[in-house]
Amino acid sequence: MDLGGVDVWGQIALETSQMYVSEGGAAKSRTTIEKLPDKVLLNVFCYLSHREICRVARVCKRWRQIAYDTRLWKHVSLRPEVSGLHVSSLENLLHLVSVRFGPSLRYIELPIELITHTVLHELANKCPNLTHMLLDFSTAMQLHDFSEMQAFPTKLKYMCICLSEVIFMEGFMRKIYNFINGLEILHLIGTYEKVEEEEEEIYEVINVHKLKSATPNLRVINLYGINFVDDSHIDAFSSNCIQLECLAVNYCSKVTGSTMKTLFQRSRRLTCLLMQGTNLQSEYVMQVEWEKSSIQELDITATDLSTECLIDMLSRIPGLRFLSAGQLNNFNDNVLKAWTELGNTRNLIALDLDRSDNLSDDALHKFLSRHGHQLYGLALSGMPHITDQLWQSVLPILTNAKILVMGTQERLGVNIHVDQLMDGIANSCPHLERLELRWDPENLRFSDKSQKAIDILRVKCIKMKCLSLRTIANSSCIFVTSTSIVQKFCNNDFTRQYIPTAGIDFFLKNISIGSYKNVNLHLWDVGGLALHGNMLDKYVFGAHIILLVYDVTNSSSFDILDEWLSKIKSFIEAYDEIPLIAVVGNKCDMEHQRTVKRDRSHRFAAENGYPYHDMSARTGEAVSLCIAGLAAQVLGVRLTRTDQDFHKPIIIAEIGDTVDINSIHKVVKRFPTKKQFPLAFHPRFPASKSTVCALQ
Ligand SMILES: Nc1nc2c(ncn2[C@@H]2O[C@H](COP(=O)(O)OP(=O)(O)OP(=O)(O)O)[C@@H](O)[C@H]2O)c(=O)[nH]1
Ligand SMILES: [Mg+2]
Repeated sequence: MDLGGVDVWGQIALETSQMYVSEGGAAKSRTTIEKLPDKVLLNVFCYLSHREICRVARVCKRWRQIAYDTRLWKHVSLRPEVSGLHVSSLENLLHLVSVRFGPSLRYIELPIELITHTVLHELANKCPNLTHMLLDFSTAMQLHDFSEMQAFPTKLKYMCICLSEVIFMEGFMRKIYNFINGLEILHLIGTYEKVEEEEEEIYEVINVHKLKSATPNLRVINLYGINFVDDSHIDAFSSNCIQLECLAVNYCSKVTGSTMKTLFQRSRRLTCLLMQGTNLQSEYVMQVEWEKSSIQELDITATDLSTECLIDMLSRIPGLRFLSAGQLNNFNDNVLKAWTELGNTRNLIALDLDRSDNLSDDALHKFLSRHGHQLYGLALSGMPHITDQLWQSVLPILTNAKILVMGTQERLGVNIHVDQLMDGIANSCPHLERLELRWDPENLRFSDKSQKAIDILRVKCIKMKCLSLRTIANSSCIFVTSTSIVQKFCNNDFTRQYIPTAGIDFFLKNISIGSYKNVNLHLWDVGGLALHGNMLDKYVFGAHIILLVYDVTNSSSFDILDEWLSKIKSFIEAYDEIPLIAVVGNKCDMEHQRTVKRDRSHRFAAENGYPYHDMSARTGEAVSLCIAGLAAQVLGVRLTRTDQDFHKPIIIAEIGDTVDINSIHKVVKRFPTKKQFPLAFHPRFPASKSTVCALQ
């Protein structure tokens, strides 16, 4: 892969060195990329990622020298799975810190294996200007020993800690409390998305109360997706924290809002409150003295607030500027009307109502006729009844719009006339910077003049930076190397019989992911024999997702993954769209016979920058949730909580396995209700021969 990069750059150098420019018949002068001054090359390199910079460093000595200029190494991510650099050993990192990063370094991201006391000492000593740091413990199996840690960067203003669900942080935190009292911005990231690994037991892996006492100057607190964070933590953060301006607790499902009243009484400077996906209770929200608050930004998406509460709150907030109120069943016409009549909507500049589809187009039209001119951002996506008609009628009012998001993935009975819409946008919104159309491609109608419509948009909206025609086909192709997993996912079937797959088998499964109600997943079950056949490239072609499955009880199945991967990589390198690859350890029901150690497989996945999942085709553990999660990632959406519940397995154990009656209740409780799901999607209880029992 690396060599490929060098080839391209080498070629550019070669081509440019052979280029001659002639000026009015005068002597030909030779212009080569070599002749560019160092300063210019440095500026060019600024636009490259560190991975690319490392590649171009191999082109020639001079490029290497420029690539290693410390000015290019101010912001460094060492997390390969989020497109950062992979550092193979601690020694290499220590060398990098002292030689390349030095005083230039402002921001660093460290993955668990690189968070050691020696690295932190080195950063403290060699990088005096380090003000921003991210420590990723999310994949931790165990922590390094920090008992000898004496130094830690002292100038940190920003710290982000990605928590693991099972690693207790207190030993480490106790060592750093004295160094972090200058922190102004704190992000604690939980494991919300990793629900497939969710334990019934919730551990309080970090002591939020102590952390709060150590950081008195926080302005921004973001607690994201942390399963143990509750109202008492919000209370703790708000006490003696007069600087607090922004509090985000998105996806902290234990938060009910019971301490919100005190929060607002204490934190008069609070301007931004983000509570998406929490368990907010209307009664608590209504107790807040909203009229005295300085709140400007509010996110209450995907909460269960009542209509009464929404009216009460919106009519009392004096200066709301940004409102994100998506997926709210109770956000209806009455709320919009009351807000306009009783509240202050004069300051509103951005409104996101994605999937709040109990609003009628009539009410929206009235609201926008009144306030459309003041809006910089408007998202009315995920509402099947809001079509180009409403947009056409309000576009002439949206004269200040910079961001517009429209359309839904649901197949509509009517068609959307894209050309006219583009025309309307081009003529009405000269300041537009981002336009997103999310309609299903089947519903989009283009005329012969569609090319012209795009041109008009380009000419009239000269500030446009992003045009997203998210015409994602509602289907994904998944390449899987295990029949049992495919059978389990598609037919909820498992057999102990082993029949090797000759070549490839095809399966189809229709699932629902968030607002995508009919996602067709095409699963290609590729047999192990294909690895040495000459058809593999044909099988890989077109896959959106590749699951590389090995057997946790069989080391040779793991050892051969390298070979799978290098072949697959050699094919996909040339693709425009690189598939999402995940490493899967199957047969995790046979933990007692595991021969491939967890840290080995996790390291393999991390080094290649791929996610890792343990699964069991026999019990169904993580099968459905993992595949649905990857499909959601491809579609660029999140699995909703209902989706996650739906994909959690009901694990079937044959008679003879231990049955825990409490676990049965837990599983039954987790069942999606009929209201949430149409009957067709309802998972059936297993046949009477088996017993339902939660083995997870
Ligand atoms: N206990 C247990 N056995 C499993 C599991 N998954 C598969 N097996 C068994 O392992 C054997 C092989 O399973 P397959 O899924 O057919 O293997 P495969 O990877 O498709 O094999 P090829 O088609 O040759 O590539 C069968 O006997 C299955 O019953 C699992 O999760 N747990
Ligand atoms: Mg097979």
